[in-house]
Amino acid sequence: MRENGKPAALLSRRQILASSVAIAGAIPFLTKERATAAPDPRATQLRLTAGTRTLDVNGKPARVFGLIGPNGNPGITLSPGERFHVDLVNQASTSTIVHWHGQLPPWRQDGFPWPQTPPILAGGTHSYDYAPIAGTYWMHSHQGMQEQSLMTAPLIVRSAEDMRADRQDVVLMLHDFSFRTPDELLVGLTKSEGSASAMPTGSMGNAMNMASGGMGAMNMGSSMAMDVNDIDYDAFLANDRTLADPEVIRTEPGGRVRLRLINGASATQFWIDLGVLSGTVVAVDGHPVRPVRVTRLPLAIAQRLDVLIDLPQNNAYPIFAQVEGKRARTGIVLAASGAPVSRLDVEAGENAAPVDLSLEHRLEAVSPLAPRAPDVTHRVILAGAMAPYAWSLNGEYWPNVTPLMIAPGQRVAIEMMNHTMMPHPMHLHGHAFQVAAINGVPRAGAVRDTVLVPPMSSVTIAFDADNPGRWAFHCHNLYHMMTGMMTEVRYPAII
Ligand SMILES: [Cu+2]
Repeated sequence: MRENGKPAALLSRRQILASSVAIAGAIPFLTKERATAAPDPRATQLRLTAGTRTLDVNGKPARVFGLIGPNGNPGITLSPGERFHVDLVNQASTSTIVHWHGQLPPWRQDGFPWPQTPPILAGGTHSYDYAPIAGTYWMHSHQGMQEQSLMTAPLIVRSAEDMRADRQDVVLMLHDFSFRTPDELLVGLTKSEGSASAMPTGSMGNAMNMASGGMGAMNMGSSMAMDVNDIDYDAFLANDRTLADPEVIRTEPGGRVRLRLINGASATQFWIDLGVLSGTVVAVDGHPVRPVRVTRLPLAIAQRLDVLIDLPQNNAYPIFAQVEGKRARTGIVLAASGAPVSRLDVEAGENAAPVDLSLEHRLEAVSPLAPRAPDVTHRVILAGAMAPYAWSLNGEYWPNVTPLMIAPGQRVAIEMMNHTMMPHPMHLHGHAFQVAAINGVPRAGAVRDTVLVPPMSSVTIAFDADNPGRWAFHCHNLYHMMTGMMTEVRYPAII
């Protein structure tokens, strides 16, 4: 089991200082952190390189993409007040475009391949410069299926409050991994229409009774089964490592951690299991929520959770992420200096339930929208099936869609009704929305950028139309999006 073998971007300044292990890559990171005492608004442009790298997965080499930041480590961490002033250099030998998931830049900097903002050609560079919002974010390619090949990385924007709290920052980013190419995985889903082999892996064996799903379904009999896990993956990664060889993060004396969880998987949802620890959720998708105490919490595709954890003793504590509907899990270990770390079972004792809205129901935004009736309400039907494998919004398949029109200054509501047996993690670009109703019951829930709409359920989101442009609105299951489950939220007079 390697320790501190992880790039320094995933370590805090204090971890590096506390570590007796010399990490060459940590030096520039340390310098940058020291500069945060007096943020320089003229800070130089950061360099982010889209390229390729080789991971070790289950003892076999895996060639994947990567987004490597200025210090040679995945992603970018910004200090309070620092602008997102980035040169994205494409060394991936193919076109790419990178989306800053959850951030609210002007639409031309959103990293979506609109005709007006085409992908960056191989060898090219594109510059970005906007004021970021603080919190736990991430970045991923929005070109083809590069996201499945790990063209993904953390994007952490620290707040002044984070710095004052002086907690050890620990990032835990999750992925699903296959040795097959994304194209092969997609063909495997779409080729055998109507045959049993088009069913999701585990769909039959892991069929979930709706009654065990937690969330109330709409007039559903308990005999109906829902589907989870379209794809049979070879591994699940936490910070690019499997649970057989997990990252061990040495905690500082006092053991006060801010765990930043990011589900960067393409088609997998997880239950985060803090084991013997308990924690306090303080933010979702980067946005503060009123504190909620937790030990086990659902994390839908593309969502993030910030959890404060105080380690009770100077021991080693695994943080697990178990795949919904399966025993498979991944994770990391938080370990006090000198605490022995034992080998972990790579599978949990039993299959996890489907990820649900049990946590969502408990969330309240610290900064909710001002109370106001919607000026416009769009209703969106989520439809589709495993066989033939195709997914739609209001019966339309991307790119042949009718934009949902909104106008500056409007309070907008989008009511999503899921008419399928799959859960759909729905993501809106360019806006933070508030969860305004679940199954028709109004609520003032979390402000966030991605919300799960469980099978045969409805979720309504509300937001203020304050960022004119063209914005993608889609299911963040990559294979649902690729087979049509995406539309556009559009302001008038955008050219
Ligand atoms: Cu979906």
